[in-house]
Amino acid sequence: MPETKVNQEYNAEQIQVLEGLEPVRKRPGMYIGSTSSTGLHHLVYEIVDNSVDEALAGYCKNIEVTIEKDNSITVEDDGRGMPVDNHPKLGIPAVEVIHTVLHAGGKFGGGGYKVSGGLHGVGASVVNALSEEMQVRIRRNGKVYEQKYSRGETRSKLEVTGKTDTTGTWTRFKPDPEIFETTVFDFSVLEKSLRETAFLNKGIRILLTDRREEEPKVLEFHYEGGIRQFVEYLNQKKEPVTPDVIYFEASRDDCECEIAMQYTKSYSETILSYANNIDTSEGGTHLVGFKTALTRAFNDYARKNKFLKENDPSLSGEDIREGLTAVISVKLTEPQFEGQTKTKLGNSEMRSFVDSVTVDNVIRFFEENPKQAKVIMEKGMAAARAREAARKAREMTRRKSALDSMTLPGKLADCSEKDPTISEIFIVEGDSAGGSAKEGRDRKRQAILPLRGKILNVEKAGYEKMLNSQEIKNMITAFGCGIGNEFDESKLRYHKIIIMTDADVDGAHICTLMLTFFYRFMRPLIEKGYVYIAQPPLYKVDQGKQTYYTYSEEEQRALLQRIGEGKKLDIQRYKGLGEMDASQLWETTMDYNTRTLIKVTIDNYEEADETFSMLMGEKVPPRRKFIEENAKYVQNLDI
Ligand code: 28F
Repeated sequence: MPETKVNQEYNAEQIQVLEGLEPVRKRPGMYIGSTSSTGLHHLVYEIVDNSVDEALAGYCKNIEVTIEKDNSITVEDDGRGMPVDNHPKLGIPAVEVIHTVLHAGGKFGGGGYKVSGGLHGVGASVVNALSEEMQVRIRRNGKVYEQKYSRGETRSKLEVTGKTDTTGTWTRFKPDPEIFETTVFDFSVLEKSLRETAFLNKGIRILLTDRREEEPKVLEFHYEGGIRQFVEYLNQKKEPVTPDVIYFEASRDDCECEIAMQYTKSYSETILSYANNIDTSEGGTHLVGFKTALTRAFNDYARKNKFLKENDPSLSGEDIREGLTAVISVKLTEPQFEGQTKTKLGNSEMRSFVDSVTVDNVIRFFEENPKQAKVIMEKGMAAARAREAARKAREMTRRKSALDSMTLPGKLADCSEKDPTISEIFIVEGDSAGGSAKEGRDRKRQAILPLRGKILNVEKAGYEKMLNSQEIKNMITAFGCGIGNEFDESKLRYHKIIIMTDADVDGAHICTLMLTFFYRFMRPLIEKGYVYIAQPPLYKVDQGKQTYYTYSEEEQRALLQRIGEGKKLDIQRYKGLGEMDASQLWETTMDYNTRTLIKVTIDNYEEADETFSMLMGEKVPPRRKFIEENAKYVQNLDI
C-alpha cells in the first residue's frame, strides 16, 4: 500500500491555526483599538454582537449581560447554540475553531451571517486571546457542552456536562490584566452601548446586570419601535416641533437602510449613523447621502409649495438641519471602514442608495403631512434669516470699526470731540426738531441723529427684521459698539445717549420703542447708565420782558400762583419740539447748565423684562389690562 503522500500545502486556515492567536496578544490595538478602558469594553461588544447576529438570523430573542463580582463578564443568549460538530478540515469542534482561530466564526462560508458588528466581527477568538480565563457553555441537541480557554489556548476538551431541553450559548471571560490598563468595567459605558444595540435591532431584549455591589443593578433594553424609539429617546429633553417621528426603510441587493428623524425647537443638530450596528462616529458615505438628499428634498418642496420664491436663495444644509434629530442605520455585507478610528463608512454605493431612499421618502412625508411640512419649512427659513441677520450684524460692526467714521449715517450731525466720555448724541424725533437741534447745539460735544417717525417694534419684529430697519441701523453705526453678543462697550462713541421726543403720546411711544431696542439688543447701554431722556418744557410763560419755562403741570400751577397777579401773562403749551426755535431748544433742553435729563436705569430685571414684553409684545390682553389699571395715573394724555 503506497505511503499516502503527506499533503505539504497548508491552506490559509491551517496556517492561521498554526500561527494561533499570538499576533493578537502582541498587537491587541490592531484588533480592539486600544488596551485602555475603551478596548476593554470592546471585548463585551464582540461577544454580544455574536448573540445579536444570532438574533438577526431570527433564532435569539434574549441576551443577558452580567458584570460579575470579580469583574468577569458573562453573556448568554437563547439562540441555537454554537455548532459543536467537528470542523471538516481541522478535526476539532466548530466551537473550538470559533474560539481559537483568528477571524473565525461568523464568516465561515457566509451562510446567512452578516458581518457581525463590533470591530469588524473578529469575534470570540480575540476575546479568548486577551482573557486570562474564558469558558463557553452550549445548549444544543438536548445536551450541555462546555469548554475552557485561556490567553488564546484551549484548556479543556469539549465535554458534555448535562442535559437540557433548551438551546443557546453562554460565555464567561475575565480580561487579562497583563494586557489591559484597567480590567474594571464601567456600567454606564455598557448601558449606553447596549441601549443603542437594542434601539438598532428592534425587538431584541437585552438585560444588563451588575453584581459587584450587594444589591445587583439591573437594566432592560427592549424597543419594538427600534430607531423610531431611539429618536424619541434622544428628544426626550427637547421639544419636538412635529408630533410624528419620520421613519422609512428600504433594502436592495445586499444593502439595507433604515432612517428615523424628528425636528425639535433646539438649535443644534443630532445625527447618529451606524453601519452593521457599528457607531460610525466619523460619518461616511451613508451620512453624506442622507444630508445631501435632505437638503435637496427640502428645497424642492419649499420651492414647489411657494415657501421659497423664485429668486430666493436655497436654504443651506445647516439651516435645514437646525433642530434635527436623526438616526441612520445601514447594513451591508462587505463594509469598508476608514478614518482615524475606523468608524467612517467608505462604501460609495451607500451614498447613492441612502440618497435615493431619503429623497423619495422625505418628499412623500411632506406631501402626505402638509401641516407638519409647513412647520418644518418655517423652521428652516427662520434659521436662514437668523443666520443672515447675525452675518449682517457682524458685518456691520466689522465695517464700522474697520472704516471708522467713514460709514456713519448721512443723517448724523456728528460732534468734533473724539473723547466719548464727554461726547453726547441726541436721538431727535422728527426732521424739524432735528434741524433746530443741529442749529442750536454745542457742535464740539453734541451730535444729533434725527429719527423719522416711529422706529420698528423689535419686541415683535425680531432680530432679522430689526436689522433691515434703516433707523435702527443708523443708531447702531452711530453708537459704534455693535449689538447683541457683538456688543463692545469700549467702542461706544458717546457716553450720553439722549432720547429727545415730543412731550406727547407719540413721543412717549417712540421713546418706549427706543428703550425696547436698547433693552433687548444693547442692554449694557442702560445697565452702565449711558441712556438718558431729555425733558423739553411743557409751557412757556411770558410776562412783559420775563420768560419762564415749566416742565410739569404742578410746576406750571406753582408758577402761575407765584406770578399770576399783575401784568398780563402770555402762556404757550408746547405740543412738540418743532414749536421751539433753535435757541429755545438749546436753552430749555440741551444747555448743560439749565437742562433736565432723566437717566434710564433697570432697577428690577424681571419687572423690566415683563414690562417690555407686555407693553411691546404680541399679546394684547396683558397690555390692555396694564393700561386699564394705570390710565388713572396719566396726566397729560392728549387725544
Ligand atoms: C454569548 C455569545 O456567540 N452565540 C452564537 C451561534 C449560533 C450559530 C453559530 C453562533 C455558522 C457557520 C460559523 C447555530 N446553528 N453568544 C454567541 N450563536 N454561531 S455564535 O454558527 C457559527 C457560524 O459557522 C449557529 C446553526 N447555524 C449557526
